[in-house]
Amino acid sequence: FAKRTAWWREAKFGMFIHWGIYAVPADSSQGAAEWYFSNHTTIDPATGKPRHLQVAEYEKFAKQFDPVKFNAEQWVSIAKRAGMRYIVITSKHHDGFCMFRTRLTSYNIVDATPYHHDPMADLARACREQGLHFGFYYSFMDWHAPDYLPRRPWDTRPTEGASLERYVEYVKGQLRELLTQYGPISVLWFDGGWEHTAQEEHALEIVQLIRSLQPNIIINDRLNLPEDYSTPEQTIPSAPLPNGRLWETCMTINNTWGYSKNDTDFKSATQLIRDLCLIVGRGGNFLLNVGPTAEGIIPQPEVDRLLAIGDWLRVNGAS
Ligand code: FUL
Repeated sequence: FAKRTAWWREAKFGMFIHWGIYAVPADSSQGAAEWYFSNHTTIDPATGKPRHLQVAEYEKFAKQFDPVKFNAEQWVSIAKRAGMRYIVITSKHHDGFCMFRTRLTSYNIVDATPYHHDPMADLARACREQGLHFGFYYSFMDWHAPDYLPRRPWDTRPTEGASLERYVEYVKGQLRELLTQYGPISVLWFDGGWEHTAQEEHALEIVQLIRSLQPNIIINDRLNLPEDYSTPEQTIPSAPLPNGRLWETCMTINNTWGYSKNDTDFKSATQLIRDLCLIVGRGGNFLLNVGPTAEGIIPQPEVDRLLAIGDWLRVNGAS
């Protein structure tokens, strides 16, 4: 364990990237931008009542997602200049849209968008070339996959025939793709496990599969199993965790993870540097998020802050 996690404990500072088709509406007025599919309602003129977006309506954003300005080398070099030593990116968020090449659904960036290209391959390569570790965020909860259960209360698709067992096979198949298509993967950052329990066999089986494919990988605690480290969100523990338990605070730069046109409430570089110092002083890691646009750009106010942190680290001899 000590050997496998050495680079991560040493790294301290990483870039979290929430990137998906929610960057098309880019709207956090009704909740986090990456939760748009689940949060967004309009008033139905016929009934005067709130009406939920349905799967087929949300799917349309894929056709508008065309990140022609995406440049993996640039993203990685921004992280590097910020003093970050690893990157964790959303391969699939709760909306179920796959940001990687997968044979298991056509609901993915290669097949369902005009971009027709797998950005994960570019990022994995750019990280390797620039000496950063690369990892995937993967949401177990899935509001789109027909077999995922429980369904959202607002989803009007019939549930007959849906099978969580089959969904688990889908997840395993996708993890197999993620862990064999891109070379060494350093981190698996699960999310959205809270609708299921650790007693369910699938969690253990999934972790075993991951470790068989990438023996040195580091796995977080959000598949309901403790695994390698804890993930306080938007908070900083007041002291080191007991028994040397590893932890990583993940945090937004503004108030939302996915890109939002209407959230310009950015933390100051000073605030972020202070947070980084607190976290590192208490033995944790800091995974600071950026939310790139549907064109593939990391918003300039976010870049500015990252570069200011990097400058501070350099001036203080910490990178
Ligand atoms: C949460 C998710 O629901 C948010 O959308 C975000 O991904 C955050 C890091 O984890 O549980």
